[in-house]
Formats: sequence, structure tokens, C-alpha cells
Amino acid sequence: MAKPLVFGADYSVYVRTVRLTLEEKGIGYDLVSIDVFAEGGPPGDYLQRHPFGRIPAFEHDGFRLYETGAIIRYIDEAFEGPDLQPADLRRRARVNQIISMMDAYAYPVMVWGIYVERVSKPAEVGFADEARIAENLPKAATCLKAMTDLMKGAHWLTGDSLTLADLHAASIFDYFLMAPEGRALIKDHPDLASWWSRMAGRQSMRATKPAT
Ligand SMILES: N[C@@H](CCC(=O)N[C@@H](CS)C(=O)NCC(=O)O)C(=O)O
Repeated sequence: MAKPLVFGADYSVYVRTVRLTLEEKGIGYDLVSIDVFAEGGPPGDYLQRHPFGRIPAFEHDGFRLYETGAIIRYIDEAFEGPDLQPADLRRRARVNQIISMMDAYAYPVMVWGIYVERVSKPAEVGFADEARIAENLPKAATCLKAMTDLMKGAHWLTGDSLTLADLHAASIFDYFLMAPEGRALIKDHPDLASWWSRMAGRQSMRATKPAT
């Protein structure tokens, strides 16, 4: 069976979530470089794989897929390895809830509203948009509180085993915690801080660390 292909770049939060899933399942894969932020955008023929021009896209034995949530569930179900979706109905619902929360609320706020504004944009243009950061801080605090409440002191975000929810959140948290505001906010949430230290220490996180 051919190795699955992941199309994208190592800097992408969503590409990393797919790669974390493959790493945690122990599946070899090839990363095919697509830089969506290159001048002129991704290559024109990439739109055949992803009509919205985002990364990642995925292919396995001729089966093409885009949208991270669909890709990681497919990987979990198509391959051997540890199950990353709980058998228990309600716990699985929590996993899906957290994945949706990450997409709808955490990613725009914690990555674009805080990390990009505080860390990556100033490195390019020399200043941060303080008003935008200030506007996003309470929204980030709401994300952390909601996660803490759902976690209920467990080892992982939805209970006693690692799931797709942890992997979806981890790539967002790695960027968020590069901002001093992120590191300050997580101190109010010791359960999440402990979760992060467990998550950050995993081999899958080291193997997928962005090069830049
Ligand atoms: N809904 C998509 C989101 C993917 C996404 O937004 N990827 C970012 C990189 S992390 C991207 O391609 N951004 C390019 C752009 O915004 O033009 C998914 O779940 O895969």
C-alpha cells in the first residue's frame, strides 16, 4: 500500500494536526510541499485537490480528501494503531465538540488574533496591532476556560486517553504559547498547563515541529 500523502507546509496549524495524527498512529507518510502564502498563492493545479486553496490536502491510495477534521477521522479509522476516537458515545461527542471549538473560536483568536499579531507580524513589519491583541485576549480566556471546564481535571482533554481533540488543540497551543500573553493566560488554568506539558513532551510533537 502506498504511503499517504499530505500536501502543505510544516508551519501550518492544520497540516500539523494531520501529521500529528499520522505520527501517533505510527504511519509513514510523505509531506508534499505546498506554500499557500507564497507570492501568487499555491500552484494553480493545487485547486484540483483543494478548491478553496487551503492546506492541508490528503491522498491515500488514490482517495483524495480535504478538511482537517475529515482527514484525521479517516486516518484514525483507516489505519492500525492506537484508537484516537473513544468508543464511548459521549466521550466521542466531546472530542468532536472540542475539534469544532478549536476551529470556530480558538484558531482565529489564539493563532491569528494573538500569536500572529504579537510574534510573527512584528518580526516582519516591526510593530504589533495592540488593539487587535487586546480585543482577542478575553476571547482567548473564554477558550481556555471552556476547555478547562470540559476537561474536568482529566489527564487528556476528554479523559484518560489521548484523542484527536488533543492533537487538534496542540498545534494551536504551540503557537499561542509563543506569545507572552498566551503564557500568562494559561497560568490561570493549571489543568491545561499540565496537559500542555504532557502534550509538548510527545515524540509526535517533536517530529512535527515547524522548521522556521
Ligand atoms: N477548514 C480548513 C482550514 C485550513 C486552513 O485554514 N489552513 C490554513 C493554514 S493553517 C491555510 O491554508 N490558510 C491559507 C489562507 O488563509 O489563504 C481545514 O480544516 O483544513
